[in-house]
Amino acid sequence: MPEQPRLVGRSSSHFTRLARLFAEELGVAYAFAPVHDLASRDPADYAGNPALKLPVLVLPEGPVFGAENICRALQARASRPQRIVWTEQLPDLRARNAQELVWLGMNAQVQLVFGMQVARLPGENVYFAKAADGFRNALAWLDANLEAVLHALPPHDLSLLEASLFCLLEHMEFRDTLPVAPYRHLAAFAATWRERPAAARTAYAFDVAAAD
Ligand SMILES: N[C@@H](CCC(=O)N[C@@H](CS)C(=O)NCC(=O)O)C(=O)O
Repeated sequence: MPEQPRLVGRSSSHFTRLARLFAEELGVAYAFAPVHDLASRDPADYAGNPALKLPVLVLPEGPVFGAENICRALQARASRPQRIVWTEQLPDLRARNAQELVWLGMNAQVQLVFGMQVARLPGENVYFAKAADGFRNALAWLDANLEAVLHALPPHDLSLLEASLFCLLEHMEFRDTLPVAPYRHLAAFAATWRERPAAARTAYAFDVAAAD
């Protein structure tokens, strides 16, 4: 029996959720190891990731850093193979721009949540104000272009673009940063995606440290 992969991350993290969604969709069993202290500056707390970032997937052959890398490693271990659209299979510039803006939004979430909610820095600082402006503009662009982007995707069971967008939209509500409702197409997309069993099994939550 091969050793189960260990996913080091947080149940409240959107990058971690992307990896968990792929594991669920692909039928890959894994053990989950929560990182409790996001302020830790010890790489050992991030399964050896020198950048002090999560998630990390620990495989017998070594650690895999970063959500997209992990999703690809999970595909190689799939017990339920799926037709996946990766970035290089996106059909046109509009779709590739959409993926770029989703990554930007996910990183903006980290900046806003870590900076304002964890580090308690003032939200009116231009560092956060500009990030929030760019984030809103990106969401408006995604809202206006989503239908065309989805329509042009090749036949698939799962796409990195849709999965990452879903993780982003639900995280905005979970961490109460920006509202999703004003972006009607994005909100409708999230409502549809929420129906997937893999989405229900990976709902955001705060990990609770064991008492002992
Ligand atoms: N490019 C990385 C980004 C990972 C990331 O930013 N993770 C957040 C948690 S959602 C994190 O580690 N935050 C802690 C920090 O920024 O110090 C990936 O794809 O996984």
